[in-house]
Amino acid sequence: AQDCQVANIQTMPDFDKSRYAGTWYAVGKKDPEGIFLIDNIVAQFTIDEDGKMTAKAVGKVNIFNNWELCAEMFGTFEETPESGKFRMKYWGISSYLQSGNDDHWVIDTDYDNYAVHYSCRLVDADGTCLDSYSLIFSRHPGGLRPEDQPIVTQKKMDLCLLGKYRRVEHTGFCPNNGFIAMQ
Ligand code: AZE
Repeated sequence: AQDCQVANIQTMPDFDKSRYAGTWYAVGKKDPEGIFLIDNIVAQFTIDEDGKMTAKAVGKVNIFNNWELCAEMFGTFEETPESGKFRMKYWGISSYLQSGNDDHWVIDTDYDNYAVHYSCRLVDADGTCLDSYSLIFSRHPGGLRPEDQPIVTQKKMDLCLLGKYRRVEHTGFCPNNGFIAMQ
């Protein structure tokens, strides 16, 4: 799928949301246009009683002219005919944080170590993506295992985003406080 057509992007076959549940540390990211989570991004996915996936996420953001704070976000996921493709409704616990409706595609995961996420916010007239973001998740805050790196690199290529990612630092800026404990 290297024609960069959003419609041809392959997602995880037979995606299993129960195995996906739990904590994921973002270790790499490609930013969308505008304001986004900067670093210390941790997401916690949960499957509720009726089988629906929800998530909490934290991450450092810069708002109000360089005020750094830890955004605490919630997301609910609507399933689609393709198991790896979701629609995510999201909002912040504080009103000055961002809210919206994004695609949330799981491109690939082994459930135990790595996951590649992708979201295209705006498809161009030629079918390529004009505004996307993508997160590389690891179960390990320190980064990806060496054996997972070539797989993830291949997926970055498939997404036409190779070279557009930055490392996501985990410095403890966003305490795992309430949110990991709550689950
Ligand atoms: C994601 C993991 C699953 C839950 C959520 C996620 C996305 C969160 C944002 C947050 C943006 C916040 C901003 C605040 C000022 C994909 C990380 C909710 C897009 C910009």
